[in-house]
Amino acid sequence: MKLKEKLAKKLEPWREDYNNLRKNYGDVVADEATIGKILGGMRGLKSLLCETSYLDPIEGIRFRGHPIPEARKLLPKPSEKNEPYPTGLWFLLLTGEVPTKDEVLELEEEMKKRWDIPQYVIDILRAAPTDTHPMTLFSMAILALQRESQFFKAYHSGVARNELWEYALDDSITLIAKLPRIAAYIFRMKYRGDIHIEPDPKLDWAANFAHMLGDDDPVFYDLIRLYLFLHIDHESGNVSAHTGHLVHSALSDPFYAISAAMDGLAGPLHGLANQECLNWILEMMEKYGGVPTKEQIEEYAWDTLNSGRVIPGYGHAVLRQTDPRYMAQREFAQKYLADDPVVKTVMTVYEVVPDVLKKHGKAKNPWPNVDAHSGSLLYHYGIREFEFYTVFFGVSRSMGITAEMVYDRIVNFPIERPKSLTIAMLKEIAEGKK
Ligand code: HAX
Repeated sequence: MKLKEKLAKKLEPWREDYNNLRKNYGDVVADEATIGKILGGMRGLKSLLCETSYLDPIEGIRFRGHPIPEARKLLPKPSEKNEPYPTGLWFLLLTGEVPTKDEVLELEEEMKKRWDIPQYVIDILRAAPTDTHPMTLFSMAILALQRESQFFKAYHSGVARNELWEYALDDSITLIAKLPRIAAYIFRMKYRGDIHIEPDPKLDWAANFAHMLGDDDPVFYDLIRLYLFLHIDHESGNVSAHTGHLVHSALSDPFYAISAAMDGLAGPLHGLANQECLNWILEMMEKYGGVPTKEQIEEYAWDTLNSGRVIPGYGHAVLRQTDPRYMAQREFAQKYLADDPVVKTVMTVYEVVPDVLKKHGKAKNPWPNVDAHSGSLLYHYGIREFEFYTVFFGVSRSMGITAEMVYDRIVNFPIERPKSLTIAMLKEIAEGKK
């Protein structure tokens, strides 16, 4: 497979860079762990490595150096008018090189050979109580698949650590191949009368996901391609990526690590934000009986702020501009869904809320983030089970996290083990500085 051949050529230069920095510049200070950072969730502390992506405060996420508009242009697509294959972006994250269409299709063919879900996984999903959250089911299914791990078997049969990356890659391909089928199975078991749709080998990986969810509108195929593209990676400090990296650093295999990462993604402060954004929009529309005017949006935004709540979908811990992931979805919506009332409301909110937040004067970034738009697009296509939205996010984010894991094994990244201090020790340090 071209993907593996390309990676094999990267091993030596990547290892050389990593080892050179570690050995010869290990004492150079990159940042300071102040008491504020230790007690503040390490916000902004430069303490992690991430080769797959970098979040620029102005330009937004760069995938292996490529900002979103550039990556959307460069990566192979089913046809010029379509969105790129998310698996092509995964190839880029893994190797640092923009793949050709043939290389992406070869990877997708390999994934088709691995997309079946073993019966024991289906049995586990079906055994759970019917009100089990879809993210719990998703994480359970991934964990159950751990018995398929080649990485686990390789480690325990004594494969040299320099070769473990091949098994991390193999597990990652197997896992990513299966995730849309697991997600679609959960979706249709819970919300579509337990009637399931088989994958279509003629479709690409992302379009197949859309197909198995139950909608064969080619624009919906593109929406799913776009969604899975935009949520793939956001550096390594966010909860899901960091969890995946941490768990894998103990040489737990990619199934263990991704299951754990999904548990972090399920948190309301991480992957659930998009459903809150959509709720805010729908409640506003209900209050005003349809698409609100700009004046009504302004009034509603101030009511939200004055009651001590935040405006969901606006602001960001790192970004200081409109999130390019928001812009990509806005562009998509303008092209295909401009008449949808919920989408129209989301677009008008963009013309009003940044000024309100600027006047309010608290948020460092008054511009929208990715979550402000994504729910409205899924809602248009009849996916109105909000609790399922995080599963889409999870399918996508698993690609970014596994790409980082393969890198970790190439350079033999060590087990993560920061040192902790007590409050009494921090007090002593603080007093010593007075
Ligand atoms: N509405 C109102 N107030 C806001 C705000 C918003 N959208 N965004 C930030 N603020 C407030 C903060 O609450 C904070 O107030 P206090 O000083 O009273 O605590 C102040 O502005 C400074 O915050 P900040 O430094 O600008 O933002 P943070 O880095 O602390 O937080 C958040 C970033 C994304 C959590 C924040 O902007 C927020 O709560 N936004 C709304 C929820 C949201 O959209 N979440 C999704 C984020 C996207 C993501 O990463 N998803 O995975």
